[in-house]
Amino acid sequence: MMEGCHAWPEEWAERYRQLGCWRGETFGEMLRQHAAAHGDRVAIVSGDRRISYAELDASADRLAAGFRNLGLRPRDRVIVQLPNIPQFFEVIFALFRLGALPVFSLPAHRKSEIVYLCEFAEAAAYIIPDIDMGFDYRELADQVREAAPGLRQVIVAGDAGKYVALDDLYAELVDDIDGPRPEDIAFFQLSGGTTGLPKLIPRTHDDYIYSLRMSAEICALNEHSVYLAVLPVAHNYPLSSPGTLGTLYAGGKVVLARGASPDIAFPLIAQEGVTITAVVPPLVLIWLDAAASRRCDLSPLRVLQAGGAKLSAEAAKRVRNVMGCTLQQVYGMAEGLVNYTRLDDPEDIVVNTQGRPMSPYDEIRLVDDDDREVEPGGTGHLLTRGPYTIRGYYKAEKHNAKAFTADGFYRTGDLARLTPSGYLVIEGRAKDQINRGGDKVAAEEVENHLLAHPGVHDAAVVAMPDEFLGERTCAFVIPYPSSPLTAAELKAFLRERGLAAYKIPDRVEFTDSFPKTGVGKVSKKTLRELIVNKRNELADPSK
Ligand code: J2J
Repeated sequence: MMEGCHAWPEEWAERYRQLGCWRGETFGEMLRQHAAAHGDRVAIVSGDRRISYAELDASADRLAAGFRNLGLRPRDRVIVQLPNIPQFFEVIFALFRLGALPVFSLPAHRKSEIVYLCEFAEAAAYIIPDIDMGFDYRELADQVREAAPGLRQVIVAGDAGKYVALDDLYAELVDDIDGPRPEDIAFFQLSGGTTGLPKLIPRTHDDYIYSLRMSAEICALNEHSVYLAVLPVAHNYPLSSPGTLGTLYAGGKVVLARGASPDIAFPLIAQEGVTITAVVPPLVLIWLDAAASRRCDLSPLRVLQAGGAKLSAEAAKRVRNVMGCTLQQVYGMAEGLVNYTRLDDPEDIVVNTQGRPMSPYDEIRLVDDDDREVEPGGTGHLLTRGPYTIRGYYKAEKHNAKAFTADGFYRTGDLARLTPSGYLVIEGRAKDQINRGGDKVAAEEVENHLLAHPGVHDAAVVAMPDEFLGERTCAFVIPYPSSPLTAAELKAFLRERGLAAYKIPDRVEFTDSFPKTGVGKVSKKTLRELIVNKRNELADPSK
């Protein structure tokens, strides 16, 4: 196993193989087999482009050769920050073939996140689009290179300027590449994060492909399935639950959308015959409103998945009537465990639960603060272990000691209860994270950036309830007495530091002290109550 990664203990690895979870497949082989079996079928649709399995397979080979010519080697880490374009798939399958390791970054990430990833992962290359959604990623690359001189290559899909053009890399594959083994790390996902710095999640070919197979089975995917990717494809949910890779695993067709608005997504559903798509709860609300108020043909759609954050039962109840399809709740995490409501589950389960584990070998424990099992039906900290849940973050020994139990259970940080029929209901969260409509914000990361401002004495970031996003972020800030600070100034400061926009606090509250807990820690619970009360008072017209 690669240095800094935690393999499953050998007896567990052996067990997962014997149980038939890990079948010794790799991503490179998976694509090769589809290309051989039905090469002319469409794998990816993007605008006017339709790419067959055979074409995708050939592109991956040629790009793998090009990457190798450029000096990329097996196990080299490569930051991939690409939007929903076909090159994303050509790039990752090429890297899979070579055994180089994509580090999946999100399009919203900026200098702060990318520089950290480059340094922490000791990245050899950084792959970006030229301009996307009005943002010039080449300018970001300029800043990144200045701050992270170890980065050897910047590769650009599109107009490369002074960098390497992805288009120029497609080369002739002269000899076979010795690909990775199934038990090798295939790539790194990013954790939603609870600490000052994001954690890297190493996933193996074996474990991830197992999660694709289970996902595809539960979502009843086959070669006729058409998956619409509206969320950023690098995220674990649209990548694997069953997502784009699960769809390719099943031999179906992936349609790439360049945005998630009904104006973009609904016509694609009709034109391409989309059967399944995945959204986050705020998008469910937008789609429900749009579908109810205009006439659009959504008839091909069988399944609308909602996940990444908790969907309200009120919204869940409306999906079947308004959208004319089955709702599937998905509760998952990039670290592994994914839960689904099943397509034939009764309405009550689909509306009121976040599903049940996808594998019979997923182990779930619900415990109290002292790691003791809670009473049946009680709410507790959710711990999990299984054939596709990691045993440790990459190079994070100190954090791993807290995030995993001695016997290998991952502490999800979520509070859940189990229904008598074995479905999970997410009741809250113990981790210091804000879930902003599916975008995860680690409080400590934002607090550290705030503390870097010379006028800030102390900072505490908490969630405040929001009707649309579920939660937004509120930063409580104690300024130095002598420094007149404004919220706008602080937000601009964070933006200048290169923090992704979704992490910039929605609201800043100045105060001269923080409420404390019994043991003298900042009481985030009290801060959350404070902001709720303050907003209720402001909204109350009698005051
Ligand atoms: C409540 N909270 C949820 C849900 C995730 C599939 C689906 C989602 C993710 C994902 C994923 C939730 N209700 N339905 O990787 O493969 C919160 C929990 C969880 C955290 C994980 C997948 N679905 N969550 O969202 O790594 O707090 O993965 O621990 O981004 O999102 O976040 P992430």
